[in-house]
Amino acid sequence: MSDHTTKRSNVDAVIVGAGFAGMYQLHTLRELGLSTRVIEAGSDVGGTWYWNRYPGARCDVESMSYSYSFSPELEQEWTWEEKYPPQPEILKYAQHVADRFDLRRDITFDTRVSRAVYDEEARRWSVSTDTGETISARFLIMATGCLSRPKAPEIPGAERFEGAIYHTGTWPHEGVDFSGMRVGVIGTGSSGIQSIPVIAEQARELTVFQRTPNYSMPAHNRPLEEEEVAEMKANYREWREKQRMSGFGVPVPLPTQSALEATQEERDATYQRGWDAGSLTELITSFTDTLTDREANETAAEFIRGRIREIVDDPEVAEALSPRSYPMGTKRPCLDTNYYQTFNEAHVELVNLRETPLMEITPKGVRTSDQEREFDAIVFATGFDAMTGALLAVDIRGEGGRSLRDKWAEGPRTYLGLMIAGFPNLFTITGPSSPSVLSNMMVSIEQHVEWITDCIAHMRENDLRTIDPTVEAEDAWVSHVEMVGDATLYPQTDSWYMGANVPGKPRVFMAYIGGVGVYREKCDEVVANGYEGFAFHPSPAA
Ligand code: NA7
Repeated sequence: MSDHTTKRSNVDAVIVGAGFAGMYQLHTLRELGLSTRVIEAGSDVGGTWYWNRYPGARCDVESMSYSYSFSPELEQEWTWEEKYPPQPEILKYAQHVADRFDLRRDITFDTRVSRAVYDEEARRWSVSTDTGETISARFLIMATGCLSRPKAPEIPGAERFEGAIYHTGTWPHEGVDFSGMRVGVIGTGSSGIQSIPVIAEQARELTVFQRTPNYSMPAHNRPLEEEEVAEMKANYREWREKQRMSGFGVPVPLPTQSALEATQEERDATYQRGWDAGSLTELITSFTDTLTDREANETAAEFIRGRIREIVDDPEVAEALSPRSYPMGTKRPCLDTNYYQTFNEAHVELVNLRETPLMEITPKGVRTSDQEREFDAIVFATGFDAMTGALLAVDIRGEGGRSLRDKWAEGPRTYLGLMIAGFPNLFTITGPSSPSVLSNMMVSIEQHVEWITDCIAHMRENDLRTIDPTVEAEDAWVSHVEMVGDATLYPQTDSWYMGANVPGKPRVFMAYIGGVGVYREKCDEVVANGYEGFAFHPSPAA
């Protein structure tokens, strides 16, 4: 594929990553007439959906909402097959978009950006890759994704294991056949919860190592009916507008009642509706105080625990699978297909790591504090260094040679999650302190890409050379994000939203929970006020 790629070493913009963010950013910058190169570590487009090929991988936002809205023609010609799209279908969609808009000719695949240094004199970024290339660019746009740097469990011994080890986030392209094998899965986040039932269908014995149980509910996935697809296609514009102005990028009716004011029957009926609809957003936003009041939240948590007790035959296993240590929704909740049912199978064992912690991987298997279990294969479903991991994996140096790692030593600091003071002309698509992972990523990606593209067009029209936020605007935004977060239950939980899953990572709530619509209005207002909070530098006189 790289045969088609332009190899220019001096361009207007470098985009890092060819997932949905990088692809759309390339398309818009091309339309603006900018010379642009995309550098992508994978061998094809798709980002998250290129890497996460584990069995059962599926998006838990409905397919017709989890898709680009920028091209009505694309929207009409593509037809989703399932309510919740499986990874292969999303990847096919990404590949279709790449073909349709002829994107690959500007993408360099199998290449990682390792370093990016801002040259203050030239006011350009010097971008180095692991293939030894250096590209000079006026704009650097990080489209590196929020969950793209896989994290292994922090236990020794993986290199000694005689069987195969897989990470859900870097799954082999040829797939894995677990038939007849003894398999151990470590981790019960979304990746574990989606893959465990599918692996259980193949494996001779499956052992699930759970540190923290998650709140999960059935996706009730199904093929889409022709009529519902036609109806959505007829009303797509209106739906997209609702997505853009919603709380999570998924339009749901807004709650008006406190859970604590409702009767038990009213609450149960409401939660049952969300459960039956297979809608995470509906469950999280059932009542006005679900995400802000522990007691209110507990009513939703207990509803889910009740369903777990109904599904799981062994009361002890049901209890071990029941989350109690944190509020529902403050760790990313999951949608599943037969997750809890899987623990009724005789060949599936749940190991509660809170009682018997993981000690090491041995040549034969996994040793917990009480025993060693032997496996033919081990699956790490242990998540990612979320939100900042992929950005900090690149050695980024801004003004004065200051490194981003240094600037973010106490946690990420950005203005609007879009730009960083001291790092001119560097944009972060769905960066920390924007709604990002607390939203339908497609909606947030499109909003950021369009904001960035408009900003670059504005700079060109006004002969402006660089832009970056003022420290004051950045400080004020960071404080605002923290204040809005503190009004919710999120900061009370050890989650990857808080950086708590990576030892030594600063504990900061890294997403903006004010709502996708509110955030969009804020970004638009900043522009309407002459890019309030940003400082521009004019182009030097010719
Ligand atoms: P998650 O949600 O971060 O889940 C990772 C799981 O792995 C979680 O259950 C962790 O337990 C567990 N884990 C991580 N490290 C360890 C160690 N050292 N020992 C034992 N268990 C461990 O990642 P996913 O890939 O499932 O999902 C990421 C997102 O992708 C998801 O939320 C969706 O947005 C899509 P813990 O909870 O930390 O105790």
